[in-house]
Amino acid sequence: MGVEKKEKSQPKENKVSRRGFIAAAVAGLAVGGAAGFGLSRLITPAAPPTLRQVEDIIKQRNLQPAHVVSALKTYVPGGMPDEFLMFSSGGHSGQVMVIGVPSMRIYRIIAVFTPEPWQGYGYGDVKTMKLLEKGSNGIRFLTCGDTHHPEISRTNAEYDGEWLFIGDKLNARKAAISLKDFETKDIVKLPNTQTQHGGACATPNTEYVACGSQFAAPWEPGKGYKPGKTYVKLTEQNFKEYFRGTTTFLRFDRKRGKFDLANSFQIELPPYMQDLEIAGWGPSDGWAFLNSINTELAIGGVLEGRPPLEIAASQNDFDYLHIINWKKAEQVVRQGKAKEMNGIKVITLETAIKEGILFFAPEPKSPHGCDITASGRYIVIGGKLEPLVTVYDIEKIKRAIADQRFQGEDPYGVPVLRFEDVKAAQIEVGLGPLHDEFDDKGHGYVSCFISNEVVKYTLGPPDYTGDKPFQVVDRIPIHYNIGHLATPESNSPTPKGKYLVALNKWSVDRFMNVGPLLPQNFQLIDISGEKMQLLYDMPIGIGEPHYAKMISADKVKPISVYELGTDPETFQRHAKYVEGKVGVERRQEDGRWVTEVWMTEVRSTITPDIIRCKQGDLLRLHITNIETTKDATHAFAVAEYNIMASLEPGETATVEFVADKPGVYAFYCVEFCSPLHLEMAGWLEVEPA
Ligand code: K7E
Ligand code: CUA
Repeated sequence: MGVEKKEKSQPKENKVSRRGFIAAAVAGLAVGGAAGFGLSRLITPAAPPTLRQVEDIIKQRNLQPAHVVSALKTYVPGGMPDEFLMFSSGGHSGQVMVIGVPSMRIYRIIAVFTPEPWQGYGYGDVKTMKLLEKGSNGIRFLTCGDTHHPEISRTNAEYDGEWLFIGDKLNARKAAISLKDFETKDIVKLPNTQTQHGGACATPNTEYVACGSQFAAPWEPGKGYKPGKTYVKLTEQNFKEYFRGTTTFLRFDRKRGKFDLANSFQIELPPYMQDLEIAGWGPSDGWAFLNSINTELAIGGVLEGRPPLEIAASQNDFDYLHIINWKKAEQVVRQGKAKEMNGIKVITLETAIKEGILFFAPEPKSPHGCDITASGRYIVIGGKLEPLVTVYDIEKIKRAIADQRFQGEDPYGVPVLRFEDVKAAQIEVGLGPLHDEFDDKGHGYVSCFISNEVVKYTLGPPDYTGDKPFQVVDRIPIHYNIGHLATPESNSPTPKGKYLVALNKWSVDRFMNVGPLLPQNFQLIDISGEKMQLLYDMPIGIGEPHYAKMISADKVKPISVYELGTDPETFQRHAKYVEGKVGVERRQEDGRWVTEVWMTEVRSTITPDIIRCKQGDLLRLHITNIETTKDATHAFAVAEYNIMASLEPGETATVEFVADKPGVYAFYCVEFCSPLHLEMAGWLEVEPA
């Protein structure tokens, strides 16, 4: 009675609005966030701050005028877009990061080679499990990778914002990520290759994504390398004779979003350590370039009386820039002169030499980085152990090849061009030059790992037409140990300039101490003026980035909701989606019991909310998020079973696992999606066998 009385005394409107609120919540809050934005507009904004107040804040916070300028140049208010998107490798996190520039905010971490629960990647969602399985090496299920070099798909050599590619150095794998929904669509293991570093570099119309190996793999002549099978005793002699590097030209099928091994090819290379690779455009169209180290062919062996690799591999004054005529290689494959090895057509080293596909040019000394200027004319190599940037001219290279002007051959018979014949310039920059990026005014920027700086220099014509070509014009210290750097749309015909991000390995004293494992440091630098100007330090606490590609944000056009019942792998209707279908079916399939369930998720119900099966059943759940509202993601997780899926609005996913343990287990939606999110749950009953 007392309760009733109390309720009666409550103000009427309150009761009504409370009931209305729950009704709206149960109905699924169809307008979602929009209602919230409406409410916030009703609140009167505070009076704009006066200049005096701004000055007070500067004083109170101990800031310098330069800090305020940096803040003004980088601050991007909520609701406003960044100018550029940067796709950064996540290093041995195995993932890719998406970062806005100039705000330096992380927008996404894309799951690629490593299971990632928030995206439901590798925790029971069949399409992601299959992807990781397919991308494994056939001897074990790989769940880690080492991403180094992202690449964006190209049309006429320009980044088109449709696809992102990234390589796994550790296991020689390549992944394709759709920029329509920022999800990984394919992973392949490169045949005959154990590790890769050459990056992903797309040919001008993304006919191929090319990538060179890193450490040579044991190789059976005529049969190649097979993980877990090929064994050659590691001796210096055997290394020379029976180890090989590769470069792979992976055909990419844009329509299907898949790599196509049957129409790809590979070129066998000497067992040098092949490093970064890039394919040219304009005057260098049809050519790819790959640098190398360890032309000494050292294998290390400190306990066997040989010098360590570090020393033995740094003896020669010159290593070899690999110059590859990939258009010719394509023809040679078409003429049937390639040999099938482990599922790919391989142009043997012998054939590559005979057909004029592979040439070398000397490059000083244990180089790093391989980049092409906007004109497509200059190939720029970082000296690493020499304080030099070496610039090659493709016109000179083509002429020397046409004239057959060689200084000789390497021990494998590859013709070696004369350095003086192909060099355009050498620029003394700083210590430990690694990678180069370019702006829209004909400048190059090189990262100097040892002297901790970015050094800016002029290129030659047609990239730079001023009167002082190939000269250092500015330098800026970075903090600390810079690897790659990134400028918008560098390594394409139209770099955009404006910003440069230094991808630094060490942060030391730049951030709060969060333990001995410190974040990496991305430093945003303004390159719009004559002098470079440091704007911002951004800690990266999820992995060790190597390269990043930055493009104009408006080139990327992702969708916001899937059409109802979409399978994101194909963007087509999911094979098991049936409109309106919910229910449980139990039957035998090839002698085993399968409990197949059609489920829906919508704020705030999972249907069905009780699933009963028997111990040992294969559970196959087809879950559809039937929301049509942007951002209304639901997730699905089963307690004690290590199952986690993410369902974006409109998506259908199949989740599979064996109900091997009896009991009653809660499942629920893991995204806090609505006021009744906690009620968005159910039970899985596994009856003991
Ligand atoms: Cu210099 Cu893998 Cu491009 Cu690291 S690499 S830094
Ligand atoms: Cu759906 Cu929480």
